[in-house]
Amino acid sequence: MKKMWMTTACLLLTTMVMGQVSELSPTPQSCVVGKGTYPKPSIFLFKGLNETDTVNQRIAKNLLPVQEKEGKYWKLVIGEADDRSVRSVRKKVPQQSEGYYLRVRDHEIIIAGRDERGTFYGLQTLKQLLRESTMQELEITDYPDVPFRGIVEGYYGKPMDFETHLRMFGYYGANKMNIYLYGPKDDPYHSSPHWRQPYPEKEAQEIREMARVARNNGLDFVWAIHPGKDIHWNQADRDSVILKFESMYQLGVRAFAVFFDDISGEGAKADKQVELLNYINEHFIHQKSDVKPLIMCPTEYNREWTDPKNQYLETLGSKLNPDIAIMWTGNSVICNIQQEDMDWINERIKRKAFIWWNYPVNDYVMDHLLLGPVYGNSLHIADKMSGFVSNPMEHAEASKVGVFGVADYCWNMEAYDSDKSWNLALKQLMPTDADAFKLFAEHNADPGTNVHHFERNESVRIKPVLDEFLQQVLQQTATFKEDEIRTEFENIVYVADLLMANEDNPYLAEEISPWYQQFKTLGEMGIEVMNLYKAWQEQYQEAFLKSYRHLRALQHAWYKYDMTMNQDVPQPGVKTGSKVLKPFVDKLFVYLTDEYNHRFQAELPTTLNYSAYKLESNVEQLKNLPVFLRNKTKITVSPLNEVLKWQDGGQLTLSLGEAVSTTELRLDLGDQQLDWIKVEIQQADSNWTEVQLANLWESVYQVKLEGKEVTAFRLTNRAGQSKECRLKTLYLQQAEAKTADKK
Ligand code: LOG
Repeated sequence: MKKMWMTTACLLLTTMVMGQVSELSPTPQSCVVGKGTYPKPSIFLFKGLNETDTVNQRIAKNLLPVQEKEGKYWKLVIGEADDRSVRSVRKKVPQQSEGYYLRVRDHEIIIAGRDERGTFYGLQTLKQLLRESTMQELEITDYPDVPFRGIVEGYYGKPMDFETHLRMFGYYGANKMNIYLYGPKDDPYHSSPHWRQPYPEKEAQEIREMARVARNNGLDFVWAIHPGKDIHWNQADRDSVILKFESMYQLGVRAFAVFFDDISGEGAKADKQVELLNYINEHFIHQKSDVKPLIMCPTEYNREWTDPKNQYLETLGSKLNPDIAIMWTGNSVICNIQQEDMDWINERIKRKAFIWWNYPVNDYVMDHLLLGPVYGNSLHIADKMSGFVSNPMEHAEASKVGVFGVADYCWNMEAYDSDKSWNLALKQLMPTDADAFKLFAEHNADPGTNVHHFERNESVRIKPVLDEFLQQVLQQTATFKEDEIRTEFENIVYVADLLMANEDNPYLAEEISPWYQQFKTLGEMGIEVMNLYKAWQEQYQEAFLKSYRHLRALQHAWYKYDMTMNQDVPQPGVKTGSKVLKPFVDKLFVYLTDEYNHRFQAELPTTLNYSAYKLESNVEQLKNLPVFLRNKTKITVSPLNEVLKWQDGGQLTLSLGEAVSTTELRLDLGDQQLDWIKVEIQQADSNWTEVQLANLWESVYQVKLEGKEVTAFRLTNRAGQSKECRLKTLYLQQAEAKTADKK
């Protein structure tokens, strides 16, 4: 109760007295603002710094030039709760670990941490206060709600590069996160094939430096291993894990994790995993006095994938040493987490779950950006979890939008305000064009249709207006708010130009500028579709045709961009506004053109979907997979990251929309024995014919098609039982378009 009163008081006073304190993030637990306001201090004399506390010393020294000078100066006193320097406020320091007390009075600032990290966080808060032009009298009593808060770099795709890691550690630490787990799926020394080998020299030195910089930013650098794809449950491989951990320890790593996600078969057995983990715990973790408790990610890491007959989680719960943390993504791979979800898992694993939140990761929808607010998780689950880490996008800089929200949420959950946090994140990322960036982020939040059925609100402000307008058009009643809609699209074009020219954040520009360009095209389409509507209303045929042609050209530009940019990823292309804006433009275009055709007996095409491919499947994990043309010749079904459960008789059918001359079908299900898959093709006569799969190497199979004109193919599981596999490759190779040889 007291905490709530204090927080409210802080908000009231801060909004009334001065704006800037309400911009502190993460939101402090308690902040009481006094009456005094002072010009920003220019000179600090600090005392009380423990000589061994070098990180905090360095930060304090860097805050402002420190000079000892006669006359009026600001005094900065910092220290840990038991230090003599801060004894006058000892009783005010919160008991919680990583907590701190910060007081600003006339020409005196005191920071007293419960521990070194508490002091570090006090300094981070002071840094934020010093961004303003004045100093306010205040008292902050602060501590985190969730013990471990941070990032798990656990996605498929390009791992962050070395410099990016160092830059991100600064950001995570400044937002009071305290843990970073290194586990990029595509680092071959983290997972198969090389998890047993030490890193090559260059990578090893980079990890050494990363661990050091992480530590200087208040982060536990956790190095994770992912051995489950090919581990043998014997002493040799137990030793392999320990030896690898030892080599990482030599590089300065002091925290470790073992990930068993996205594997099947032998490696997925709970009792074997437990045996290995308890062994490592006893023979490595506990042997070192300075190593943090072990963390593991289970194979059944979300409720949807639990199979009660395996008793997988129950085995972990009862047999895994209680000091080993168990990660958990929630009811499914990507979802929001509620109180009862936490109770469900905690009861089974007999400890507080360590949440691995798969947001804002986009490794399943690489053509989309996830820049919306962080929302949806219960605000009352802080005491039901041991940690909460966010899996980011491959775009580290753009992921800061989500990371900022996660840091705020984990620190002070009940006070978390997702919109407020989001606005602040955007403003900090692009200070000179914050409104422009906000408009862009508003329309780039949802992942689009995806295998995980994960959704985010998008275009929230304008959606009701668009819905209402479209309904009026379809019902042919009077329309309102056209101007508002037109203005929205005009703003998009304007903002896209600003964003493309903005120089605040070159890293951000490098990551996401293709989306700015596509956003501009979308804005132009929106303006033109409103012109189309106007011409239609005024029955002005010439103007209608003019707009129509322009729209066709813009649709083409959009398509071409989507087919040429960001291609080297599992879901290639560049999509923007795909939940609300693009469907609005498309629907209106199709409706008006149909009406026009009807009225004038014209035949203007309305086809929007340039892709004629249609995938159908009764296998849950397959039915929403994107299909696209790679390198202009490979009709490709996007690979799937996780283990694929393919039920007996389950089918996948891909129709091509027309007869296509093909040379081969390529299939890799990660299984060297593919006799359980039946492949059939359909040709112009529309009968299904079975074709033979031939093994090329390892798990790669091929059907030779030798120029056959194919209209569709389908794959069926005929094993007589459900199969677990991985969809690594599936494409149909088109015959190269023959160039006319005139010689
Ligand atoms: C993977 C992860 C991936 C994420 C989102 C976990 C524990 N593992 O489906 O590497 O980034 O989902 O696609 C996962 O989430 N598998």
